[in-house]
Amino acid sequence: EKVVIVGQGYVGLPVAMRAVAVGYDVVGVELDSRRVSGLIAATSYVEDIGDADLAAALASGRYLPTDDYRRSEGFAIAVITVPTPLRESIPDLSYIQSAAASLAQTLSIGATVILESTTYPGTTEELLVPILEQGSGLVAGRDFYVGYSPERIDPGNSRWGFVNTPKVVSGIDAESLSRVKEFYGNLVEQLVPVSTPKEAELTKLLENTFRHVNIALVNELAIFATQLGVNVWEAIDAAATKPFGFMRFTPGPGVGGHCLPVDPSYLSWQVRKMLGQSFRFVELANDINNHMPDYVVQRTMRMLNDAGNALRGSRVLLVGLAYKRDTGDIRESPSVRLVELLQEYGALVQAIDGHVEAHRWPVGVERVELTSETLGAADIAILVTDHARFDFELIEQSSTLVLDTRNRLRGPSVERL
Ligand code: SAJ
Repeated sequence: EKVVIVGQGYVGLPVAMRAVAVGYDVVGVELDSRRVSGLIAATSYVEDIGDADLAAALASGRYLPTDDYRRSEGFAIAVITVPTPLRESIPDLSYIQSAAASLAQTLSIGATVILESTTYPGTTEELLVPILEQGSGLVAGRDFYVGYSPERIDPGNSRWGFVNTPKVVSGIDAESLSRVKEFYGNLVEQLVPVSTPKEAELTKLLENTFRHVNIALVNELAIFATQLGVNVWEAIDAAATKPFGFMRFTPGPGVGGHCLPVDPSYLSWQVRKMLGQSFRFVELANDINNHMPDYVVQRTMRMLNDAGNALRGSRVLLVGLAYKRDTGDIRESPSVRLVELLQEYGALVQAIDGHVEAHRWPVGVERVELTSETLGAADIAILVTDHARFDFELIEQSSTLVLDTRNRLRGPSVERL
């Protein structure tokens, strides 16, 4: 059976690879031609998919990366895994709309279309279905089937991968659900059926909003604990020994990535737009998490001030720029806001991050290496991202002053959030 996966990013590529492995004929539609040539050359750009995995899929003759939707002709199953970003805090579903319109051209009777992209409840039935019906002249439920199944990919997680992470599944009707279950039942170990796509869409948003809100909680707690002279990090680790009913989250310089800063806002946008009310937990969490870079700068100013230096003219060294450890992703990273603020205050900003590619490097920031010279030459260092490759002892010993936003450092010149 032919399966089309629209979008070959960190969500779509693992689905494609797994579908090939279990015997499907897979067409991976990817509009970024650089990515397509990478796939054809078996050069992976997705953390959990190795070049060898790609080579094996290509060698099977059952994997075709392409930017041409016409290759999806006659698909039995199509899975849409395209981005759903925010544009000025408003959900941008244009990628879903264009993927659906393109698939409608090759949609045939008996086919199933599944949406995986994170979006607000109602998108599958109210946006995806009409586009598929109008573009094909077919009737959903009667001629073709539609479902929703959120992704739970956690890049770099060696314990929970695509196959062993339970998969929430749904369909617009009983027959659609059974076809969605049949497909994913061949790919993963455990399915979690829910009654309609709306519940499945909400499940994903709940998972990420829960995470976002709890990070905001420990961030706000960190601000007050420091003023109270209490070590919040110790309290968090001690609380984490409670074997039931507690989940460990840690403070940080802000919440980055393209999921957590985005997904909860799909919910708060929907509640405001469709109900005229405010989803206060989400809006409060956004306020607190977005405030963390400003708080880091305030703490930096105070530390420099205590050492007799103004922020203006001081050399500030950011150790790490990526939004989380061991990735090079700087999208929505708190460091972007940090750099803006520090430069606004007239600081001379340098940074170290071997994971971040040159073309993503922030403007006006001098790129330096992690050496005792660069650490000693800076008036203050800020540990922004705790990449495993960093020599934390060197940072402790060589820094004049250091603000540790990840609780990885010890020593007299160290302050932490
Ligand atoms: N962060 C904290 N404190 C924490 C956890 C995270 O400050 O306790 C920060 C991180 O530094 C980072 C941001 O939040 O800047 C997001 O971190 P993340 O670990 O949530 O990483 P993401 O956004 O790449 O992926 C999350 C993952 N959710 C998890 O349960 C780990 C991933 O599984 C989801 O699939 C993804 O969101 C998504 O698709 O929504």
